[in-house]
Amino acid sequence: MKSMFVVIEGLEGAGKTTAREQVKSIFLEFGVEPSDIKDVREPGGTPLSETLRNIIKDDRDDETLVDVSELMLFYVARTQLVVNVIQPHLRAGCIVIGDRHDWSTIAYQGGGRGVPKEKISLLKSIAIDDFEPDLYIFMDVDPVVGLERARGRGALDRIEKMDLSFFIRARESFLELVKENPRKSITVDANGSLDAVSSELKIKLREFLKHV
Ligand code: T5A
Repeated sequence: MKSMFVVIEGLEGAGKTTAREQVKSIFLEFGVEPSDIKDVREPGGTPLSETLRNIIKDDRDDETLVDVSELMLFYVARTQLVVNVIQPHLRAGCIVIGDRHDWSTIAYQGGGRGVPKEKISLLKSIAIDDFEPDLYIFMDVDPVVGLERARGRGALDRIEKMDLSFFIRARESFLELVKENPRKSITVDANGSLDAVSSELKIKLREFLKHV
């Protein structure tokens, strides 16, 4: 199988981290060696990007993080990850599995915060040109269900503390992206039990990979 960059997207508590193991298991089924699979997460995945992750998530009370600054921080972290980790692994023939990528920016900073799409596109082209994943797996969870799961996991970070309407707008943006990219995306109903979600994901991913 040729190298691929597969990204798992969705709201908090959608089960992206959990889905990653299922995605991996399907690639193994298709004959990919475990050593040829690379996991990454965003923001993060390089020493510098992990430092930026802490800045982004930190709910500090001495200064507000301006929306456009937040957007740029995500893109600095992403550029470091793409150029220093993702692209070299793709060139080496690996399957790269990402926990979030550019759809999160369009959904959260665009849909959620209201930063115009044109600004996001401009920044993306400056940062990583036309680099894009080969497949997006959208784990579609009701924001109320997802936030409840995230709360159950522990203290909420700066973004997780946003109100429900923020996540409703972010979900709408994700759904628009799915509509605009039918050939490059799979949507999984992430509201059900872990078993139900995992089985739908596996069926849909197998089907996609059969035609790659
Ligand atoms: N962000 C990120 C932006 O605003 N713009 C961007 O460009 C990018 C890249 C990242 C934050 O940054 C924002 C989005 C985020 O707010 P993060 O900690 O990486 O922060 O946040 P998440 O990726 O959302 O991590 P979560 O852990 O909240 O979500 P997951 O990975 O989707 O959920 P997961 O798998 O850890 O599951 C959460 C809990 O729910 C349970 C799990 O066991 C776990 O306890 N669960 C289920 N329980 C019942 N049934 C199911 N089907 C379940 N699925 C999971």
